[in-house]
Amino acid sequence: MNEEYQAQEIEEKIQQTWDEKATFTTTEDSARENFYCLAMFPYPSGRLHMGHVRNYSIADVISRFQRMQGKNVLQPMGWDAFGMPAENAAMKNRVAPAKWTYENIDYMREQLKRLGFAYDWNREIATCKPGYYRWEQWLFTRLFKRGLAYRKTAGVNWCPNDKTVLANEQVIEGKCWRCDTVVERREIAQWFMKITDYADQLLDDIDQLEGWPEQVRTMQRNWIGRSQGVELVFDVEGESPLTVYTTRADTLMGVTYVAVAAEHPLAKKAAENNPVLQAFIESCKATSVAEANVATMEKKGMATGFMATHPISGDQVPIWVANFVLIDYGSGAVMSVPAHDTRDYDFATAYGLPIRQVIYPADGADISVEDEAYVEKGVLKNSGEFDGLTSEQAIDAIAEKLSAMSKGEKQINYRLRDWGVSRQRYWGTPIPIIYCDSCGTVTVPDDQLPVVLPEDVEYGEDVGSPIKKMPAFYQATCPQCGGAAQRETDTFDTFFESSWYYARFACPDADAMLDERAKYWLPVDQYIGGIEHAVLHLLYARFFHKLMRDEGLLDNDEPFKNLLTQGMVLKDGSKMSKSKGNTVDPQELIEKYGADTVRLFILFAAPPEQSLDWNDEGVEGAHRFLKRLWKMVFTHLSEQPAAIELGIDALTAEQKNIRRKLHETITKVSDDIGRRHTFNTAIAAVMELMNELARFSDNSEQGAAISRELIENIVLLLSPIVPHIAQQLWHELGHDELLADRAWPVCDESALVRDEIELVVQVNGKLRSKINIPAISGNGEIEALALADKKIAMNIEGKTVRKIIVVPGRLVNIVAN
Ligand code: L3U
Ligand code: ZN
Repeated sequence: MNEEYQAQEIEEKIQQTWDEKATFTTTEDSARENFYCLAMFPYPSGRLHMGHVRNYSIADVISRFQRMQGKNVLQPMGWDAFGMPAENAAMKNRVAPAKWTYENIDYMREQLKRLGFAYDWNREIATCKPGYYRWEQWLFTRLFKRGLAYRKTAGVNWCPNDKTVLANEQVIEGKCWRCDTVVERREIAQWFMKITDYADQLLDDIDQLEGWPEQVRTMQRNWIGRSQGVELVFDVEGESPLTVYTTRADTLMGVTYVAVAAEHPLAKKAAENNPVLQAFIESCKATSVAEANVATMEKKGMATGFMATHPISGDQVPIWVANFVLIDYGSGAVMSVPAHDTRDYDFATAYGLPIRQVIYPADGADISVEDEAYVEKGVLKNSGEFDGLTSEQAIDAIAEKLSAMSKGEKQINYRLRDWGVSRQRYWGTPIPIIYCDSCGTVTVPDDQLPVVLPEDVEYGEDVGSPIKKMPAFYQATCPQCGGAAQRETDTFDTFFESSWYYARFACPDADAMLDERAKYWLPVDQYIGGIEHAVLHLLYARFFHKLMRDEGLLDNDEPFKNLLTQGMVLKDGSKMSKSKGNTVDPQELIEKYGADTVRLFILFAAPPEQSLDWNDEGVEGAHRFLKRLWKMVFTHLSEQPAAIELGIDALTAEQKNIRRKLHETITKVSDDIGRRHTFNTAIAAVMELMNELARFSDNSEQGAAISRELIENIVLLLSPIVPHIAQQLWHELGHDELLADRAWPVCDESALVRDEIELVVQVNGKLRSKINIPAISGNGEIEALALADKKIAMNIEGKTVRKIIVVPGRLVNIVAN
């Protein structure tokens, strides 16, 4: 055995062995329990980020641990290869997005291999390959026929920098999620996925996701936003009635105006002879439609001159145009109750509209709506026949009354909108649709799939999509009439690709979207990724799973059984990012210390859900620890080259003690890795055990045998975390097998048993009781056990203990009076 720990050499050699033996190649095996462990696959953006290393190290420990439990473990890796960054780089460097992407993939693949992750590389997927995206094109054509994919002209979130449409989910506080540019609104014909048809299932099935963090479940529930309310109408003389939806029908008698969106037909009509209103409407359209903006935007409005008739009181209330009412949400009209809604209150105060209080606190407290809206529920006043009812009673009573008058009905509403999937960009999956003047919108037939995206394109500074200017791409023959037709040139949102990749990994070469192997592997047992995907990706993937299930491709309801959301990687307290210039390049660290040090540091520095503060000393410390581990084995082997049989029948108390510590540590580490996923405490426990071993200077034969038992188990317990050094040490300890194929150590229960001895307990010199205590107990422990004994406790009740004398191995005498 080499005296020095040489990480680079060892890691290279061990990785080669894994490669040659195809150690992590996985096949379906119904005889064994399977375990599918998946980390969110990366965008091939150039080089690995520390955040990737963290994500993938966590997944690798779980995978290797589960494998050592005897399970058939699948851990695949691939590339979320389409998307804007490739196009941005293409514009900047004049290189085709495909070339840029494939080069990045090649570089990053090497980095992942260098880190020693136990991937089945035979299942590698790049989503920009036609063999992958053809199947989502296929699914899309099926869904189109079932009405689950449709096209409509809609106001959209438009990022003027990226020159593309963004989904609501991609607008964060009014800005593009990717480039932070303020988002605008545009009217564009778009493709939509009817995710709203699955709103109930997506909501109800959240209850099944017991292995998900509660925070993510709540975020998904809120995003879907199911509410029970009342839909009702306000008549408008000479015009179509206005439909509004409210969850607070109890406040109906407090309505003092109605507000409509700038795009509402009534607003347009009112503006016909009103240039000031016309200008106002135009200005509203220019601002963003993003729902996320509404909370923070400045609320503006103008009267239309139209009046609405209150459905119950018959009062006439003015109709206003307001910039915060969105045409795509509900009917584009809302009833306004300034006394009981903060936004309506602000608006009414700004424009001098009346405020009418109809809800009062149930406890009779004196509140005023002079300074702010009263938004709680309570008891009704100023509400005619509904006076005295509680809010809950009033909602029912008012709904019934409206229903009897044919002016309203109870209704369930969702905040969730259909998913707009068209992107006007080039580097994405072509939408498999052909537009024919005679036949209309026609799907590309199966035998003409995939619609291949040309990869060999000229890329200039112009941000336009090259395929929109490429007749060879967009000119098509109508599959129905054979006439000349035009191909759709928009591409899918890249979340389309990431919505089903987890399933394709089960059968990456299937000659169908999925085959039987997907049923064998799914659901994913453990999914690991960033919290930034809590609603976007995780909701779309759940939706796709149900779509594929309904196509008969899968036989369960949910894609991810357990979810772990790992924390950020910070440097000096802020997020590590290129733009902040505070990144630490994993590559440099790997080259300096080796992969095991990087893995150990990143797993030791914090529990996985918490953010991890980078510090260089920590990396040094991790490296020193591995050197110490190496030296420990080296020293042991130089003193004790051959293994000695352990005879557990004749051990000394000290020998039993350290064995107990070992087996307690096995239990703790197994639980920390397997259940709690606290790898940091698992590592700390092994470190403690190593310290015990360093203090254990027993040169007897059995002492050496016990040292060997500890050392071997330390290597095993660390092996999922630092697999290369562990494998090498295992070899030095005389074992030929691969640790990946070795069983995880199990606790020897007999080692946990403490020998007991009987002690006589006296009170003031008289025998009062006998107790059984662990043989190695200290005096303090013995005194406590003696006092806790029932007979003794009764005997000394009311007395003060003056003194306790312990005669080791024989008796305890308590002096009390
Ligand atoms: N391709 C998508 C993606 O986020 C994932 C699809 C499934 C939608 C984590 C960090 C990230 C994610 C702190 C980083 C994984 C960078 C892949 C990445 N990560 N930090 N791709 O390449 O945690 O949360 O951006 O789980 O700085 O690595 O990230 S990715
Ligand atoms: Zn046609």
